[in-house]
Amino acid sequence: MSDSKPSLILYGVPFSQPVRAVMWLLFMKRMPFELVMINPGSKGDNGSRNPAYLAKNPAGTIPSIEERDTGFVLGEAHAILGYLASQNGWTDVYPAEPKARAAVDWYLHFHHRNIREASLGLVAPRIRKDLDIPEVMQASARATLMRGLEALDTGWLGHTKFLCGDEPTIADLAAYVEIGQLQPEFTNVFDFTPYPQVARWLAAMHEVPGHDDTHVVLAELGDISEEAPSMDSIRNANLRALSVMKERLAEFSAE
Ligand SMILES: N[C@@H](CCC(=O)N[C@@H](CS)C(=O)NCC(=O)O)C(=O)O
Repeated sequence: MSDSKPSLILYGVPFSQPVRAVMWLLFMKRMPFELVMINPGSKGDNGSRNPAYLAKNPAGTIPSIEERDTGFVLGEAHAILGYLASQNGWTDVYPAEPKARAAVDWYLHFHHRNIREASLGLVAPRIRKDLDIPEVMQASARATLMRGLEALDTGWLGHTKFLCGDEPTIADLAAYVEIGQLQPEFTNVFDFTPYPQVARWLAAMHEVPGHDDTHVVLAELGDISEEAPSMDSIRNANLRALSVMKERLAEFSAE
């Protein structure tokens, strides 16, 4: 195994949904990367609102990536997923053909302010009590999420096994990190019974390579439906995910 660090740096924490989407693609493709822990929202050292990080990503959000070899820096999970796939020729998850690619982009754009509301409506209020998210905002986010799930159930997933065809693409990774986190084996904060096609798709996504390694953090944290997890248990879940990640990355680097 080489002692040199991988060229690709991923900034973020495994508990972040969009960070997990990027981690999943890298696990799936067995690409070595270094995760540099950046705490979302913090102004402290290693915080996403610290001037050092803001100089890389002015939005102050995770994930971002940086390439040691080229100095290239990129923010926004969906831009990162598209870039990594294009740069590495992973056309199975992000087709080169314009119409097939546009179909993937369609979902990636739809995701924001629709499916992404799962975190605001159901997860953040439980794990970030400090944010004191008003109930009216939570309820609006949940209503938007449910309309989005209805569109997936009757539209996208009513016709094909995965969102954009019979094989998973980066659209599925982006969608699953939001929707999948709500399942009984993870946070257990949502009932999928009204969405049978979404439930079928969630089961299929468990079989996509990299699923388990990406979701160590949620398996470790477990059910949060009754009781909010402590900051310590969130920190420990992130650390457990980090240690599994290090084992995996050592394997990839040795290949
Ligand atoms: N649209 C962004 C959203 C990223 C995002 O919301 N990240 C959260 C963590 S899950 C964050 O960095 N929050 C910190 C902050 O806004 O200060 C993306 O997809 O990359």
